[in-house]
Amino acid sequence: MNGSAHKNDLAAAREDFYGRLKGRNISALWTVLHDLVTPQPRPEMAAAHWAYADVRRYLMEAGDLITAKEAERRALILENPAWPGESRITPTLYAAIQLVLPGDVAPAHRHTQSALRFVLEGSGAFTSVNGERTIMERGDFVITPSWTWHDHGNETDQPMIWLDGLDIPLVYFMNASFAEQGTEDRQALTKPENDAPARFGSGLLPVDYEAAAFSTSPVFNYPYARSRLVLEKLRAAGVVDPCHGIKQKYVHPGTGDFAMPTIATFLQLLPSGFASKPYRSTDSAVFVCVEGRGHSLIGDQRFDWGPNDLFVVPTWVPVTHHAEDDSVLFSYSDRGVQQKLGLWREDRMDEAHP
Ligand code: GTQ
Repeated sequence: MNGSAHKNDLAAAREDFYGRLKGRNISALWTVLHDLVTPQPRPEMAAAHWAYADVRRYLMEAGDLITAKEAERRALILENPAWPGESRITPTLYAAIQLVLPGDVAPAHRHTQSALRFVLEGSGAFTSVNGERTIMERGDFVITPSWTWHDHGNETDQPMIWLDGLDIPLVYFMNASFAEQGTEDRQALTKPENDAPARFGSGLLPVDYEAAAFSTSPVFNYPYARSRLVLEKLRAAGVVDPCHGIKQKYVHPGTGDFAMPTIATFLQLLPSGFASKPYRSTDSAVFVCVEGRGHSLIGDQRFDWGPNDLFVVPTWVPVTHHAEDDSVLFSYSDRGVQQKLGLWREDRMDEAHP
């Protein structure tokens, strides 16, 4: 038998072997190994950008088409272009823009997915969580912990629009979703308005308070006015990180960990004229411009942004940010999850590599 006949026999024997494995729920590792264990992250997701004016136009149209009560939540989902119909903006996280019109009642429900709200527009609408209402202003970061009753309403005369960030894809992946409808549209209020930010979010904690590991921050609402002031103070101190500008993370005051167990949240100031050094990390992140104007280079794509525009940065793709005016970006990612699992990596690309 010559060599090539032998090779053909072997190839045919292998194909036959793979065919017999199929249907027995068995497969050969060597046929898939290098797609499973890649030398670097191989992001399937795309970088993408949403202009607020565009999203807002569709959202207001949704306001004419469906009530908050009928929709349960009147929100438009921002989908990663690589995964149409999957309600994912990153592998693990979800993003949507929610509209709460004057008089709306988004009825009480609860689910195991955790949610963040980041307010884009409006002033004075509310969300209630665990028997407490918080009145929201633009730029406020508000948390709905896993399995807590929540309903939203708006007793002002202006629409309120916010970014919803949820861990829906992560919970879906783990098949750990539970949800319940409330018996009343509005839950009973058992605490004074804005009790939690005072009780937990002012550098003082109840004397016997002990936070459970991996718990969600009890602060409930991290008001923008306070966070913005912090960034301004830090700018005056003059320390600007070459990759991040002035970037702070929102934390749980009882643990020092991220404010939410599954979603890490950040606020950063990019001073006017600042151009960041290239940076990449394993946590793909959703960004929203709160103030200012500029652009980000994500891989070989350029995305210009202004107030309330959103963009998403994929895993391990180099990004730089360029601020034309003093700019503030809010962002969220699954960094906290990856860090706990020992998976998180970052690469400050301009610094010397060993
Ligand atoms: O406001 O409770 O965008 O349950 C998706 C699911 C918002 C909410 C979303 C939800 C909510």
